[in-house]
Amino acid sequence: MATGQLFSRTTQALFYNYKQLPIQRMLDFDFLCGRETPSVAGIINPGSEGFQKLFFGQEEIAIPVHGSIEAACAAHPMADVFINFASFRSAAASSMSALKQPTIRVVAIIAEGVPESDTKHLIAYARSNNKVVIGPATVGGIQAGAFRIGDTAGTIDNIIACKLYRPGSVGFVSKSGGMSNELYNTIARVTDGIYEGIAIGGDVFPGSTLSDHVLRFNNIPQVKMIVVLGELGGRDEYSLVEAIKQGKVNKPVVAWVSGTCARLFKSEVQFGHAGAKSGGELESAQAKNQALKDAGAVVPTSFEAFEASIKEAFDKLVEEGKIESVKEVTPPPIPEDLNTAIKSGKVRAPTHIISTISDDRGEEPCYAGVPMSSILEQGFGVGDIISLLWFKRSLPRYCTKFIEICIMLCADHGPCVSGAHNTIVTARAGKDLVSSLVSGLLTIGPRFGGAIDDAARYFKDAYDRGLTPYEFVESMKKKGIRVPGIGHRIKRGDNRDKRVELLQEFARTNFPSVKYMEYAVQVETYTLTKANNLVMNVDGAIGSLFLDLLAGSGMFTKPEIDEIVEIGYLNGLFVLARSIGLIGHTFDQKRLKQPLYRHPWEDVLYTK
Ligand code: Q5B
Repeated sequence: MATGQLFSRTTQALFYNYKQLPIQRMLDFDFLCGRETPSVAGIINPGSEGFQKLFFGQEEIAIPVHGSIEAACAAHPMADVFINFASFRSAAASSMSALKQPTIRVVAIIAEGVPESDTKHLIAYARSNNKVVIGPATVGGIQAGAFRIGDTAGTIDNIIACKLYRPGSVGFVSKSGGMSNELYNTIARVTDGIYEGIAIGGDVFPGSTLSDHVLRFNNIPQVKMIVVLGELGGRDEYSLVEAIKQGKVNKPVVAWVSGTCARLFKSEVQFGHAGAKSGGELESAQAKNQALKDAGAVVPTSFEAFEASIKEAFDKLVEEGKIESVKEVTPPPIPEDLNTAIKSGKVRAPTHIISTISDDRGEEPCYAGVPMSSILEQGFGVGDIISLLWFKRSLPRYCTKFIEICIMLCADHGPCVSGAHNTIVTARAGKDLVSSLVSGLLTIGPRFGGAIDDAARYFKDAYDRGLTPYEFVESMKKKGIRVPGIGHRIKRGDNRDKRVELLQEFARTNFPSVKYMEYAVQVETYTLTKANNLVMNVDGAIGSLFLDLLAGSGMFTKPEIDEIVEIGYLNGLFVLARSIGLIGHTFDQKRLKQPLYRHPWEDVLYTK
């Protein structure tokens, strides 16, 4: 393993797999330490490229995202640390790819459960190429005031409490990431703090060992003493024992091997880490603690006494004048995320959207406050759903049935009407479903299907003002306005629109009152005296009957009725219904493999 420093205040990493939180935590740490450049140079998200927005202090920055390790390394040749957040399934392959990149020097593998044989290959490759692997099964490591791997040291509050935003004099290495948090705290209480802390991970074969890091710390002038937290299982601690014995470590080492309680169990016990199991006597915490003590490390009598031993070793160094007092700095406050601040009730923020018809935040989505399960239990149909989402109330069954009849009767009217024609032409031009549908829908307007609202407006106004049909039609004529809901290209007085008859029949049987419809019928009677094509059309029938529904159901106040008519809800019925047919026409053309449509020249009058 390389000697000395792994990281500095300018170290940059490539982060494998987009994990927003740990990346943001690294950047927050950078800001806390007063780093000038973010420690994450790029993100590798296999198969996708672009940028990810994250915060560097209060400023939003865009971090490049690369689709491959090779592309990321080529784009960021100065980034020499590879932080691998891949799953245990792909961690080994991606780590090996990273190790093979000439620019990468350190690889940290976070995943637990990486196959041991794969890890052994990684270790062999890293050692023969003078590279460093931290992990697998690790939280990573931290160089105080300089560089943090992922989630190491936990929350920003903990990092501040442990003064990890500025360097101290203690090099610390442990197997456990969780326990390293504990020790960062302990060390901050009784010394001038951490210089660097590494969690090597709890696997049987760690990429780098306790002694690798101790020897490295020994070569870093700023590290004045070394704290080691080992654990039962494995023989890693013995290579440290040998190194101390051989005089390769000349800085004070305070060590504790946890797991002394294993002897209380009658049989072999597997603790949390894969490597932490009580094997033979040599692998016991007691034997390893004794060996470390015999070699010259300071070993307390228990974990509880660890803190006092660390303090004693540190105080001795101070007394000997080997430690200069650390210059204390006040870290800048990290701006809190808006969501966190809102959750904690510290701030309030105005919303950008107001919505009253549906809510998908709870256990199940609700339409106008009615949960999905209740909608199914009550046997609601499309009419009920429209009444909830458009009118925000449950209308009586005859009303929702009427809505459903409107939808059914207007679903299609053959291929020759404006909407279907457009859809067919669009589908034959090779366009997709949505384009074909929308091109048909765009024809819905005052002449085609979109006259329902105007029919309702004019019939209501004329009826409410007490105009006779004659006065109404003639006043419209004077204004040059065609009566909406009257007239059809095909239908005639002697070839009535069956849909109109069916709607009227239903309403006469089920509605408490059909006064608006009867008024529209009288208007039609008058217009038919003018021309045989001036029949009531489906728009006129729906417009007038919906006025009766609104006024007669007792479910709407007068201002609500005025608002519905004013806003214009009713064309929505035609839009919704005809979408069914237009979608059908799209499928039909595609199924029939119809070629590009070209209108015949013979059907065009070319004139000057
Ligand atoms: N005249 C529908 O016109 C159409 C008059 C009128 C007074 C009127 C026309 C109209 C109002 C809008 C309306 C919905 C454009 C129709 C629908 C869905 C559909 C479609 C489908 C489906 C037809 C001849 C003479 C002229 C005009 C006069 C015409 N309408 N006078 N009030 N309403 N209606 N739209 O046949 O003296 O000769 O100059 O605008 O309700 O879209 O199946 O196709 O389900 O898909 O082209 O049913 O009525 O008649 O323009 O040649 O007029 O009658 O002023 O008089 P036409 P034009 P004059 S339902």
